[in-house]
Amino acid sequence: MASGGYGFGIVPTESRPRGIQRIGAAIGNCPLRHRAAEFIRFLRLLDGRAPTDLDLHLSADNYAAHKTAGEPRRRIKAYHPVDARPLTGYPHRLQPGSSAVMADVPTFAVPPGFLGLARRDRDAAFVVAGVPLDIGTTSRAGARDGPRAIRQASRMLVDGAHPEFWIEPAKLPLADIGDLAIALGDIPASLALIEQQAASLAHLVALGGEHGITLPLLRALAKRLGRPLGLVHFDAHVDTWAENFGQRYAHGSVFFHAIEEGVVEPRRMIQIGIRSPVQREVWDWTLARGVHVIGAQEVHAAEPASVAARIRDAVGDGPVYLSFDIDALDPAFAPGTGTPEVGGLASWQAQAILRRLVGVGFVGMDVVEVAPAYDVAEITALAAATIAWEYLALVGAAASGGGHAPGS
Ligand SMILES: [Mn+2]
Repeated sequence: MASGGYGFGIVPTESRPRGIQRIGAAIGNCPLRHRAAEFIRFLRLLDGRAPTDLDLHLSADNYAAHKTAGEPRRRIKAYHPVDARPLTGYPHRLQPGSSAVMADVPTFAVPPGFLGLARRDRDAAFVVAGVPLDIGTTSRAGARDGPRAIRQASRMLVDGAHPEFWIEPAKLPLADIGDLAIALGDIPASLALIEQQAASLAHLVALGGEHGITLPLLRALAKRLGRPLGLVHFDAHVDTWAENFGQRYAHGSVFFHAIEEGVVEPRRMIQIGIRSPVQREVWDWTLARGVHVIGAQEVHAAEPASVAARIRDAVGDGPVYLSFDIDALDPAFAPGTGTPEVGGLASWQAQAILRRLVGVGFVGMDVVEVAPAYDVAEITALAAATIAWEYLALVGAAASGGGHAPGS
């Protein structure tokens, strides 16, 4: 691949314009190859020092640059290394979609997207996107690494159909568009960016990130639908605190704001798996709004079918959002999270409840709070990937007119 004198793999595609040599001088023999971080660094160098108009083309195996004749101003074009999707503008400045480059992982035989998806277009009927925000966490941070861990774990789920719905989620009209851009270190600006990027996506399955991402996703959906949403909320925590340790928009105040802003209908909202310590006034405020709560102990004492029936009764007809905090599961099943609470749901309980929600009018979902640094043997990431996979099978079954409520 690399031509003589350009040990980093830049190849002029036409002639060998002078600009190439200057870039070569700028970055020397930096080994780029498949390393995304190196590539981002390379773009920074190119941005700062390239003297002429350039087109930069990437493929999985090489990087080629050539001078663009006749361009009136200096410009960089970059293309995604897997599918050649154009990355417009300056990719290292976190334009929407650009951090897909950083989310990609080395791959053997399976493309790096969720469930090995090769589709990357934002126009797909179902869209998976990572949202690597975790600066609103109150205990252990690290959920920014959730999306890549969930994508990696999802590779366990690509070798066949869902054994009850007989849907293969990877064969739905489903794209993985990479990670949404966030504003590093700035919660309100990040929420605004997330809402803006989610606004045009038809049916989003978001991989968090911390729970704070849910508020802008709900805002975008409610605005698009012109009405508030019903909510199925799996969590160990009520997340209806008015603020979190001084932060107005953090991962524990999501549903306080969602209710106050009217993007969620509290009487069509139901929380499952709740068990953390909580101030009595927060608990009372939540119930007084009309929110339904099924504590973890109630789930354990009940059959999944009766829990599902209560969920159906609560959300009724109309559009419903599913927000699944992985800490709804017991730390035995999901240790890799920032604020674990013992006494939680087993993975199978969450599956058994979800599978009985066929026909609920789901319009989007997220699975949040996966923090891989505290995970063991990828079980938390696999649980999160499986929840998203269950959801896709559920809505896929509904969309195809099939599906049934198991055991009913
Ligand atoms: Mn939680």
